[in-house]
Amino acid sequence: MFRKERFAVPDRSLAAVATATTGHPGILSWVAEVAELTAPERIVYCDGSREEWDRLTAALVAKGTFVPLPAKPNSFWCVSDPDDVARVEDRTFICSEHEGDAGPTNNWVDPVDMRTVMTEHYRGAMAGRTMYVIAYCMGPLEAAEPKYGVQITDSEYVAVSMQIMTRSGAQVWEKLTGDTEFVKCLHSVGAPLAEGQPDVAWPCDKTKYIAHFPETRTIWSYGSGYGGNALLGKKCFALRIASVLGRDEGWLAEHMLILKLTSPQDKTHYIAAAFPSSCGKTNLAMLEPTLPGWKAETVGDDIAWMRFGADGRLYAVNPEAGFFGVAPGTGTKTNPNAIATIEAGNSVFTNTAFTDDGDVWWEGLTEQPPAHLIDWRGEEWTPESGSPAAHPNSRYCTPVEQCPSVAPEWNDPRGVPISAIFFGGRRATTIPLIAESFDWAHGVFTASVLSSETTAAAAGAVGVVRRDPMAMLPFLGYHVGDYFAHWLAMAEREGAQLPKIFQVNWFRRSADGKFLWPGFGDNVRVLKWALERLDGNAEAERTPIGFVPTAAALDLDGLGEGYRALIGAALAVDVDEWVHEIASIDEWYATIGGNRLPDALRAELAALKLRLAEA
Ligand code: GTP
Ligand code: SPV
Ligand code: MN
Repeated sequence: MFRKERFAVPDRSLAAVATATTGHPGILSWVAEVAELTAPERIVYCDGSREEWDRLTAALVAKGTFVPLPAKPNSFWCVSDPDDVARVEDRTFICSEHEGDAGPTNNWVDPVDMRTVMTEHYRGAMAGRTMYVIAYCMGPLEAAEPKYGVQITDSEYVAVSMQIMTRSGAQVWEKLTGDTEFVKCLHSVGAPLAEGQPDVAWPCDKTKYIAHFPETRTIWSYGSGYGGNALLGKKCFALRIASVLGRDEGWLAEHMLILKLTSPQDKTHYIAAAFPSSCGKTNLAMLEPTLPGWKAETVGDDIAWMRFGADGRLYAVNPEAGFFGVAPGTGTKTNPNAIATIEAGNSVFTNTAFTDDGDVWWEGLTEQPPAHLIDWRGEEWTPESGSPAAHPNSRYCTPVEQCPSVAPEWNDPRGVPISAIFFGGRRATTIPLIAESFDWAHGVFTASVLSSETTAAAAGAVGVVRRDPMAMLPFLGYHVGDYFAHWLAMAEREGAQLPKIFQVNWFRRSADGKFLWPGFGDNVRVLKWALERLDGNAEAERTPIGFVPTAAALDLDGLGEGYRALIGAALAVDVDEWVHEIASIDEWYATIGGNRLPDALRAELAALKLRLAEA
């Protein structure tokens, strides 16, 4: 039974402190072990209460990490260390026992070696700090098989953010009894404080490790306080570790939004869509359809866990409870639902700009920038400054429940049945606005060669085309070839009623660099065609890469003349571009390694080459 017992002194009987809070022997011994190693000043078991939120946010304000936003209720502005602004893929490791199981797309280090190295980093790392123990559940607490995590962290920022992003606190402690399994998530910002040493607003270390141990369902994160590096329920657990759980247990953990669409005829479909980081998931999840009579409701914006239901359909659950959304580009025109969600308050804004009247601002929030701001580096900014006021990966962190478009069933433990899956990326050329796959294996093939220009969501170069299979490249917990085999195997399940697979591209451009498609709310036009295809009610042209709508088959009523004129270019399947694409796909497949790339996908590639040659 959970008891409110906090701020215990650690150096006297750590185990006893833990006993006061949870009876789970695995948690007790692990907390004691970590406290022994990291030497925090005190241990706090988080209860997830409003009182705790107030205490933590007040502490963050007192030490200068948070600035309260008078313009929004219970909301805070925060800037990170300028070197801690995004996921660090080159410091992210899958430490499976065998190197081959991590595969060619992951950094691998032997788990024993990684533990040895990181243990030395963790030694004394929490000195002068509070160690928070956060129990959380990914997905509805009433799920048939709830998946729990416990995160230990020395960051108040992380503790506050986890309260928004997950179902956590007393309700979870109550369920974590006896021998309940949980994923061990250890996090330290790696900035111990000597006696009397003042803290900085954003503690972190230059050295960073984001390490995953798939066999022991353990995550060790060190040195970063930001986003997916530090909020371990998100990418680390819900994708990297969960993809391994899904492989072993016969389900899928995917980097997908979940959207409910209702037509003017009152027909409802749920769809899922995988786009790489900063390529439009949150925006599509909250879309405001521009077609009259269509209704879109949000189930999830980033991660979908999909399991077979008794009827053979895939049912998707959003494991999260908050949105950690890209701020730039989010405005009342592009995403009014996100704006309304954050206006309701209870939100944290990181690396946006700060206005003179105590609000946040970022590029795209308003057409005209304010005359004066404090930028994400904490410096004076004017429109003449010549640099973005908000970091391109600045984020809002806000509760799902505040979203006006949230679907009533978003918290349904059974999940929602998926009718169609969309894979998309940010491609200036080649990939048409939409194409429907011929069948499941062909759809898995198109997803396996999904590509996108890199974005600011990860540290490193921006705008470079890379293969990002299923939008999971940075989030796979095991070998990519085995992952493809797992996807293909979904079709072998008895009675499987699998969704149709489509590929989409909202980001194709004209020769002069302009988008060929308006995107955002107008994307419903593309989704409408796809849903009509499910019932066989829409015209399509069979191309070498799949079924593409004829221009007449897309509902363009009310679309501006400018974009109407571009629709042919947006839908085009250009054989020359595809020949170029094939060369890059060949290179990608060559990196996977012959014995683990499923034959079915090799056959799909050969068939595509043949179709292109005949086109
Ligand atoms: P992560 O949260 O990093 O996984 O990103 P995401 O996939 O949720 O992307 P998000 O919806 O936040 O969009 C990223 C950027 O793309 C934002 O600046 C959006 O304004 C922009 N964007 C989203 N949808 C569209 C679209 O349909 N067309 C265009 N042109 N831009 C879009
Ligand atoms: C992404 O990069 O896909 C994100 C942000 O959603 S983070 O939580 O940092 O992974
Ligand atoms: Mn997002």
